[in-house]
Amino acid sequence: MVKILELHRALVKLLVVWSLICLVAFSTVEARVRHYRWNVNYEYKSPDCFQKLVITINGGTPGPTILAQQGDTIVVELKNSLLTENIAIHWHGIRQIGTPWSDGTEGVTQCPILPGDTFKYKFVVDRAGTFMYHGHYGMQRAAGLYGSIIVSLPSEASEPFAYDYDRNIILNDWFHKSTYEEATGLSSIPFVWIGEPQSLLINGRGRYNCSLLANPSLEACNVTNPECSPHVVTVIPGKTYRLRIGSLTALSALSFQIEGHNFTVVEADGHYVEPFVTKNLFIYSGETYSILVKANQDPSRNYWMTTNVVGREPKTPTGLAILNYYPTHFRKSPATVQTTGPFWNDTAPRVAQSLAIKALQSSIHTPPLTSDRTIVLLNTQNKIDGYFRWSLNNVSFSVPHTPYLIALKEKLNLNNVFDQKPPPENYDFKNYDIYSVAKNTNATSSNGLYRLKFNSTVDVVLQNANTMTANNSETHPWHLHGHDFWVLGYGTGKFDVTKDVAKYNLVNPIMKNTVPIHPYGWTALRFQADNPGVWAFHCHIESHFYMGMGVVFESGVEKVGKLPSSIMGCGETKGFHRP
Ligand SMILES: *[C@@H]1O[C@H](CO)[C@@H](O)[C@H](O)[C@H]1NC(C)=O
Ligand SMILES: *[C@@H]1O[C@H](CO)[C@@H](O)[C@H](O)[C@H]1NC(C)=O
Ligand SMILES: *[C@@H]1O[C@H](CO)[C@@H](O)[C@H](O)[C@H]1NC(C)=O
Ligand SMILES: *[C@@H]1O[C@H](CO)[C@@H](O)[C@H](O)[C@H]1NC(C)=O
Ligand SMILES: *[C@@H]1O[C@H](CO)[C@@H](O)[C@H](O)[C@H]1NC(C)=O
Ligand SMILES: *[C@@H]1O[C@H](CO)[C@@H](O)[C@H](O)[C@H]1NC(C)=O
Ligand SMILES: *[C@@H]1O[C@H](CO)[C@@H](O)[C@H](O)[C@H]1NC(C)=O
Ligand SMILES: *[C@@H]1O[C@H](CO)[C@@H](O)[C@H](O)[C@H]1NC(C)=O
Ligand SMILES: [Cu+2]
Repeated sequence: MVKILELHRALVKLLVVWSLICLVAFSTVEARVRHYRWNVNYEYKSPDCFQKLVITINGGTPGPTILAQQGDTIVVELKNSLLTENIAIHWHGIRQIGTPWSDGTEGVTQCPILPGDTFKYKFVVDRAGTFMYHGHYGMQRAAGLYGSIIVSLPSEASEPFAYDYDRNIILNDWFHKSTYEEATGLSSIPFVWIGEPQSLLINGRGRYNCSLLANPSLEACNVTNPECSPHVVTVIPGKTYRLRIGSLTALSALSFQIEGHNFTVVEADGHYVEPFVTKNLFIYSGETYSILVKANQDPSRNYWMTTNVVGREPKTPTGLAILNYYPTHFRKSPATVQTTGPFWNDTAPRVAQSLAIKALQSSIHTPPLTSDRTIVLLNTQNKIDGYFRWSLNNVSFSVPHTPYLIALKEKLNLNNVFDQKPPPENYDFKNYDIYSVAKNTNATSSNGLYRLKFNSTVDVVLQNANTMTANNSETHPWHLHGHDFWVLGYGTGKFDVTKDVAKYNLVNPIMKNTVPIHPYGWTALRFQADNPGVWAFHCHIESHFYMGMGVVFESGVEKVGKLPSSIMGCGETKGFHRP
């Protein structure tokens, strides 16, 4: 009997060892191809109990989560079933090394996907981390076209922190008016602003108070609709949860907190953070974070997870989800009052959090110590022909009809495609008063781009200023396509070329793809222009980009491989036939 048991144990050991060998062998050899078929449609949905038309992927908003492992190839076959609208989808945080045509930025890297067409996006997820995807045509992101991309480490690697379970949470703000109404208002004289969002969504669920409608009986708004029941994260007491949190708000900067629980920030935009404990996380549109939460509170009750607007005077109720302690009464709303973050107009803790985010000691990629070129971008609100616009150094961006990538790579007649004069790299720094509305003179419109020497090191200093409203400066989250950048510093007031450059963090700066500039502040970043292609760099606020808050960088376009003909078909590319 004893012998049989021993034999059995030996066999089990052998099996375990064998399966480990198999796991390592197969996981290191095989990078998988993950195939997705998506159908994009308009449907009536009630994400915050108020029914409206939203853009869905395979019937849902947010769309399906892409789950992959580092090194995998993602293939998304996307059918545009919108009857009267083009589409493009951007894979936010994926650098698209070798596949710049799959970046999904309409007007920059591809022609839009026409109604009825099926388009194939194919790219490699070369780095583990928390990423997102979203529409990059018109304002489709704000209409519901978005979702998560979670890339895990190769099987033989392990994270530099421990947790038991992984959950993802995507935050958004939600407007009852359509994106068409918003866009039309933004480009009208007089300017019409849709106002603050009606609700905040956590994983596509929010709650609007239907009684606030002028005539509730005429609207489809029902607070008992299961589509708008709050998102629930169920936790087992004692376990540690990695919450991957992303924000794709159209407008709002957010604070996120979990009642009664502090948490540890460990990842930002796919890079490890030197861990720090906090009770609230500020998150700007386009950013992702991982936080570790230990389910170590009284398990006989549930807790609110909340998100609230910061940086603009909030007119939107706090967004709610439930942290549900297993096996407490499932989905039961906590009886407690929902807590929110610091005052909306208290900028100091937001700047403090930005400064606290440093690269994890054991995974620092140090930046080059000097740069080859510095581009300073003054962010202002201005008018052009009486229309409100956002501009950089007095120039407001407009998306060209023919995508730059195709025009430059295929050497089309560039004069017909975009302004050949590059936008300014600086502004009248010394004399410009960032606090004075009077300085916001008329701007000009351009779709010129910056051409960067391949593999050069580029610094960008984003300088914030006054809007056209007195004593008002907004937060702008800037997102770079195709690269991660080092965040060298943040400051308040006017950037000082000598003093502030000397204070740059070249020791342990975090790498990110999205970074805020705080009101009346500046942010400095550095990147290596080592990814051949044409890449947008823009404010991630949907309306701001629409109103010109962006620039475009080209580098090494001659090194880009053969472009797929599927990205062509618009503007100057129409008559183009590959030799
Ligand atoms: C909803 O709005 C109505 C009308 O203003 C108000 O009386 C009610 O208290 C609100 N309900 C909630 C849950 O906030
Ligand atoms: C609201 O939705 C619930 C559940 O779906 C349903 O039972 C109820 O009849 C609806 N109320 C109205 C006014 O439509
Ligand atoms: C969270 O941290 C604060 C300090 O910022 C501390 O006062 C509080 O007790 C902590 N809460 C828990 C549940 O650990
Ligand atoms: C912040 O806003 C509140 C009103 O929401 C106001 O009472 C307070 O004075 C403001 N604080 C600062 C520092 O401007
Ligand atoms: C700004 O543009 C408006 C409308 O086009 C025009 O009336 C005004 O003179 C311009 N102001 C300056 C300072 O050029
Ligand atoms: C913007 O352009 C106007 C003239 O069009 C000029 O007066 C102003 O100084 C410029 N502002 C900056 C910051 O360059
Ligand atoms: C870019 O330059 C760095 C040195 O600054 C070098 O290590 C790297 O190999 C270069 N990359 C490419 C793609 O040329
Ligand atoms: C703007 O702030 C300045 C100084 O803080 C103050 O003198 C001025 O009255 C404010 N203007 C408005 C329109 O609030
Ligand atoms: Cu902005």
